[in-house]
Amino acid sequence: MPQICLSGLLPNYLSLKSNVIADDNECLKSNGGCLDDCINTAGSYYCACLKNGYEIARDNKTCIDIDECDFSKRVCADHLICINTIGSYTCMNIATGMPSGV
Ligand SMILES: [Ca+2]
Repeated sequence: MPQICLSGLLPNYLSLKSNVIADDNECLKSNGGCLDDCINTAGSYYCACLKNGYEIARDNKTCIDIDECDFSKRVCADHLICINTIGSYTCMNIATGMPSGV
């Protein structure tokens, strides 16, 4: 009887004696190497960040602060300056020097 397995996913599956392929939950082993959340998927896994204001780093394991003040994001109105903070950001009114709404 042939094994039931999706092509390309075999390396991350465990073969059982019954010829049924079972998913290997990588998150059960050292949290998959993730420093925050580990999401198991069929044949693979990925790391995620639970806290708002954080995103996964290039190493796909670590959570880093999102730079909301990156020019491409434009989270503050044009007349406000954006100040990036760890886990958040602030929009500052230039004229008053006070934090302002987004
Ligand atoms: Ca931030």
